Amino acid sequence: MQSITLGEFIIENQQHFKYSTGELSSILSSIRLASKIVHHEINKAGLAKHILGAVGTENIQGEEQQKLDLYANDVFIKALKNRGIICGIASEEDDDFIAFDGDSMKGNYIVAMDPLDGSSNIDVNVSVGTIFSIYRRISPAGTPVTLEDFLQPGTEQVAAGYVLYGSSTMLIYTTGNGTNGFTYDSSLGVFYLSHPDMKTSKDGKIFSMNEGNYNRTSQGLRDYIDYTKEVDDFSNRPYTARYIGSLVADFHRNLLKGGVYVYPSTDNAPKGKLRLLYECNPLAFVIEQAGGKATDGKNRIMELKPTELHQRVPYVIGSSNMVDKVHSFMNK
Ligand code: AHM
Ligand code: MG
Repeated sequence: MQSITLGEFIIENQQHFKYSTGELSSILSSIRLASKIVHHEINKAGLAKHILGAVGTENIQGEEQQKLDLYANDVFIKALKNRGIICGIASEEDDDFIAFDGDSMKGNYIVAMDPLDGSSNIDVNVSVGTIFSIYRRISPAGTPVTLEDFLQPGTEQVAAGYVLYGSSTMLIYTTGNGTNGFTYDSSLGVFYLSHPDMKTSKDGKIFSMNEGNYNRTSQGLRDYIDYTKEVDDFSNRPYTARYIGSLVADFHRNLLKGGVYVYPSTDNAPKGKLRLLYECNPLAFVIEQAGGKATDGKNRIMELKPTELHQRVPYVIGSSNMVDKVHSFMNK
């Protein structure tokens, strides 16, 4: 079988881009490069902490150890800035967006990202991920990027995806022409197309939620959770409960196997926990392109008009019939 690399795939698919200037390909190549660097650092995480010294201390070479989420943030920002195509970045790690100056101001694109989501899982050797979302700017090229460039609805995304640093590292992305997955061969330093044109099943059996929040959620959602546990052969219940607490890993499993992930609004967090710009919208684009759905419990996630950079939203994402079922309970 002939293996297609991510680099080849990006170039071959450039023809489908709305603006086939090569700029978007170049951004995707930067993300590919940064994810390889982060992959190698994550694989040393246990070593770094227990053998070479804890974070915040100096390692054996006298270098300061950096927290991995900040490290990933730096790596992605540098890789994206280098090509002069991005005029600004919004990151979960930075309070405000970063506006690039000089030649980068001429860039036509912005990126919103969570450089290392679920990073509290690193200490316990559990999968984490990078999530990214790419837009065309709406302000004129050559001027400083503005907040409005970042507050576009998810329907305006030109590409989005994630990198899962798991038992193997994978990069999954869409440019609105299907969802494709690539697996990293670390011995060769190459991502290969391993999951072409991914499709998630309409029905599934996996339910993913932090059920510790049961008593803090709405009665409708509690009824749904009870429903997932009932025994009914006809509707394949009880469902299987799976929750890693690492969004990318939970999402990826459900994408492949069929399931629904819910992070609802709770008494103490009425808007939920997850961030619209760099967690919810990109995964919504990926799941829609794979035949699934993503909502805030009522509305399509990608149609929400963001009002702030770090806006949180309740989140229901996965197999379309399962998302519909959650809605029927939440909105009755
Ligand atoms: P983070 O961006 O601070 O890492 O938080 C996001 C993470 C997601 O990866 C995960 O799905 C969720 O938080 C888990 O939250 P909880 O521990 O409340 O279940
Ligand atoms: Mg996050």
